[in-house]
Amino acid sequence: MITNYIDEFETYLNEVLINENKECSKLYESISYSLNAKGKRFRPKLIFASAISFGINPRDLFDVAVAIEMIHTYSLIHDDLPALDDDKLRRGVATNHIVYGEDYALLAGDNLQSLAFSHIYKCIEKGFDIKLLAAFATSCKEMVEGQSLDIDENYKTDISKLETVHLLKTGALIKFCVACPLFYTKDYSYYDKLIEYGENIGIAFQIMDDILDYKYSDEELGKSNSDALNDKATYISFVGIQKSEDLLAQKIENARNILSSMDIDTKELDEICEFNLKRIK
Ligand code: GRG
Repeated sequence: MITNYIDEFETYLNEVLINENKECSKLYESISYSLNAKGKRFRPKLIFASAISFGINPRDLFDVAVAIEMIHTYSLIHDDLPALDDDKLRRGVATNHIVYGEDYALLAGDNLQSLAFSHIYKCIEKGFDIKLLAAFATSCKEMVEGQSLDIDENYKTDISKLETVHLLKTGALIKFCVACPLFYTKDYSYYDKLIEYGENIGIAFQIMDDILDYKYSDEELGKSNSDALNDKATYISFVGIQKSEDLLAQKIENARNILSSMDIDTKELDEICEFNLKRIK
């Protein structure tokens, strides 16, 4: 069960900054503030679910999970800045720049990227395939590409373009999480299927994010939703709530069909599908 590993992972994550330069205490305080705030840890959970499906102990992937959570946290810190979404609430607390200022929020995000790559290096040192580094860098790059298309309002003219944005912005890290255990086993037989599953889960995650933003208040979700304020295109603004819910169900069905076609125990990955249909945060 992945839940058995999450508390242990939280402790591990809590300790990753303890040996960093004590002279830069404000920088590391601001990083720790966002990194250790109450996120869902959806991406680490995906990594652990995929690891279990391939008979790998999730602990062997803790450094990959730290790296991905660092990249994800940097993206949230930077996305909340006034130059982008200008949001004030994230993970149930004030956004990084509100507490530490825009200067430190920028630096916190920048440094989280470098720290993330040092955790990927640790994995390679422990024997992971070096291809892990290329796949990780690609997913970080694609996330930013997605963000650039997302702020280009002329790009999102129909739902297929919106899907392209989210396959990059939200889907890139999620795909990486599902596939990364293969860089440990170095057996890539199921790589394409995992990527396809990851694409469907990534889009489903984003559709659910839009549905939750539509249905619940900022206080209930613990984060600001500036999409309507910023006139951002979402699944709801394109096709309405009912069709968005249908599309979500379709993506989850696609993901489950991919799991059924694999000759491994995909129970944990199936629970990720269930989580995506039922989550309320
Ligand atoms: C590099 C500035 C920059 C941005 C990259 C990923 C991203 C683009 C921006 C973050 C904001 C955002 C709404 C992204 C879409 C993906 C998404 C739904 C993020 C929220 O992830 P959760 O719900 O957050 O897993 P927690 O706080 O639970 O970890």
